[in-house]
Order: sequence, then structure tokens, then C-alpha cells
Amino acid sequence: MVTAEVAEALPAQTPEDRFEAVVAAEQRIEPRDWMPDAYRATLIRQIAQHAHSEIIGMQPEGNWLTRAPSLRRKAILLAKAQDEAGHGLYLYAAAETLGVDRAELTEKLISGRQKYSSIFNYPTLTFADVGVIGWLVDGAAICNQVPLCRCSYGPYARAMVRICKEESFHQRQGYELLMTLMRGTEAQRRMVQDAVDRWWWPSLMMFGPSDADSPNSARSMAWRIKRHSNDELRQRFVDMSVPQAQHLGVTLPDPELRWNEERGGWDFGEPDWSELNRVIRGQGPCNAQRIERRRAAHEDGAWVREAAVAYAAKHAAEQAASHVAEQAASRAAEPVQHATEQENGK
Ligand code: BYC
Repeated sequence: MVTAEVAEALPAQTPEDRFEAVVAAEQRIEPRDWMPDAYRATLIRQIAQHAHSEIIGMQPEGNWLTRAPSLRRKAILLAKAQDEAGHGLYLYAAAETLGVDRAELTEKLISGRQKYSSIFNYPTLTFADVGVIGWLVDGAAICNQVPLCRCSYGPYARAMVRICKEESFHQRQGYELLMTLMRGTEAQRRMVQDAVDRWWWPSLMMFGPSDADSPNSARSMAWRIKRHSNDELRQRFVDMSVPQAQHLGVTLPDPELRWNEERGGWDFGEPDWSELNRVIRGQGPCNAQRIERRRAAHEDGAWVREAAVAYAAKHAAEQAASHVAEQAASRAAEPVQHATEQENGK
């Protein structure tokens, strides 16, 4: 929303100038404000991909719901998967404020015309993967998403505030699960190390290609949709994760990882960008299965959508009928009121 101060300071400006001024003043663009077409398209692309990631992201963890090792772990995992569904819904709602329809976005996802995060195309082979997803994947998500709470588009920024609070609970539950396993048997510790070995590099790839190969970054940063570059956030994630790995007692699978005294950060190796490109193109280990399951769930849910539409129509018809009845009743009451007033000599 353009606040009164900004609007007053710019009385005679064009919509383009007002847009630039609002963004430069760190204020929010709201759905009814004028915005460049490319800004709208970028937001739809990013918010839709983000929403799809939340919904597809339920699948790798959902794989362990029926096999969680205790009732407590099952209840935690169920709550987490339900949170992801909620995040997807807030994000689809944020995308709809830009003039797109959620059904259209889902269609684009299941027909492969829109992307979702590469990370969810890897399998969850053991229960330790559930802990590592919480620790590393949700940890990466927090690094990436906390700055999005200051994104220039109001509905996206506001959705991110609640999402980040929940992600932070998710990360803690993952770390607590791993700490428990690390205090267990030798086999449990090996299981954690194996999961860390498989998820470390894909987690680094969540931040996207290196800055030199990121075609969208410069413009998204100028519009203050993205607040930091992919490489900056990746570095922040590595710096945050190394001490956590040390405390946990696991080794991160990167021989080039070493503390750089001069920079005050951790140097690390180059992710395998050809792997990221393959996964994004749909050739990761689980891409086909993820989309197939999403398509089946969408088709199986058709009756729910039909029932919701029928209910909404029935509810609207009932409301319209009761409105008509109320109007008729108030018309019928009018002469009586008039007569009463006359009797009272008014
Ligand atoms: N995977 O120019 P770039 C979660 C695409 S959900 C797939 O750097 P941008 C969770 C990119 O889209 C986490 N595709 O792009 C859920 C672009 O392609 P298009 C999801 C990727 O947008 C459940 C092209 O590569 N988080 O945490 O400036 C359970 C060039 O890239 C990826 C979000 O969605 C990738 N990793 O920056 C547990 C956060 N990386 O669209 C956890 C919001 C890049 O031009 N999104 N691509 O065809 C963002 O912050 C940004 O969109 C990205 C990419 C940093 C991901």
C-alpha cells in the first residue's frame, strides 16, 4: 500500500514512478497498486513455484508417516506435513492476488510447465532422512525465506512471516530427532551420517544456480523481491550449518570445507551444477513419481472440489432467498409503522 507520506511526496508522478518510489522507500506494493507486467509475472512464477514446492514437499516425508518409529514421532511428522499443506495454501492465495487462478497453477505443475524445488526429487530412504530434511532442508528454507518477509509485494511478505515461524519449529524437530539418533546405537549414527551424505549437496542446490548463472536475480533484487543473491544465501547456510554439524557429531561430505579466517566464513566446494540442471529438467531420481502422485491426488480430490462448489452455490442461494424474505418482511412492516405513527398523532 502506498502510504499517505509517499503519495503526498509524489503528487504528479506516473504510475511507473510511484511504483519505483514505493519500492525504493521499502514500502509494500499491494494487489490493487499499479505494477509492471514483468514484476507481476516474476512474482507469479516465484510464488507459484514456492507453493508447488510446499505441496510436493509433503511427499518425501509422507513416505514415513505410516512407519514412524513411535506415536510421538508420527504425531510430529503429521503436524509438520499439515503445516506444509497450509504453507502451500497461503502461497496459492498470495499468487491469486496477482490475478491467476489456483486451478490453473496446479494444471501447470502437473503438466510440467511450472517448476518446484529440486530438493523434493530425492528419495527418503531411512527415518534419519526425516531428521535431515528438518535440519538441512528446512534450515536452507529458513535462510532463503526470512529475507522474503521483507519482499516488496505485501501478500507474499506477509505469508512468509507465519511460514518462517513454522519452518523454525520444523528445523528444531529435525535437529532434535538427529540428536536422539546420535545418542543411540552405532547403526543409528551410521544412518544419520548416510542421510547427511546424501542430502548435503542437494540442500546447497536449493539456493539455485551460482550468481553468474542466475538470469532472474539482478531484476528480482532491484525490485526487492529477492533481498540477497543465491550465493550470499548459500554462504550464510554453510556458515550456519557447520557448527551445527560439529555439535551433532557428523561430517559434512565436502573435502574443501575449511574456515577462512580472512573472510570470517567457511570456504566450501562447488556443487555439481550439472546435477541441479538435470533435476530441474525433470530427470532427478523421483521427478516422475512426484508429479504422478500429485496428479493422482488432484484427480482423486475432484469430488471434494465439486462438493465445495455445490455447497457454496447452495449457501449463496439460501443467503439470496433470506435477503429477499427480509426485504419483503420490512416492506410489509412499513404501513403498520406508519399507522402507528398516525395513531400517536405524529
Ligand atoms: N529448484 O535465476 P534463478 C520448503 C530455477 S519449500 C528448481 O536463480 P530465481 C519446504 C528458477 O526457478 C522451498 N528450480 O531463479 C517444503 C529459474 O527457472 P525459471 C521452496 C530452480 O527465481 C516442504 C532458473 O532455475 N522455496 O522449504 O531468481 C517441506 C534460474 O534460477 C531452483 C522457494 O521456492 C531449484 N532449487 O531464484 C520442507 C523459495 N533454483 O523459473 C521444506 C522462493 C533455481 O526462470 N524462491 N531454479 O524457469 C526463491 O527464493 C527463488 O525462486 C530461488 C531461485 C532462489 C529458488
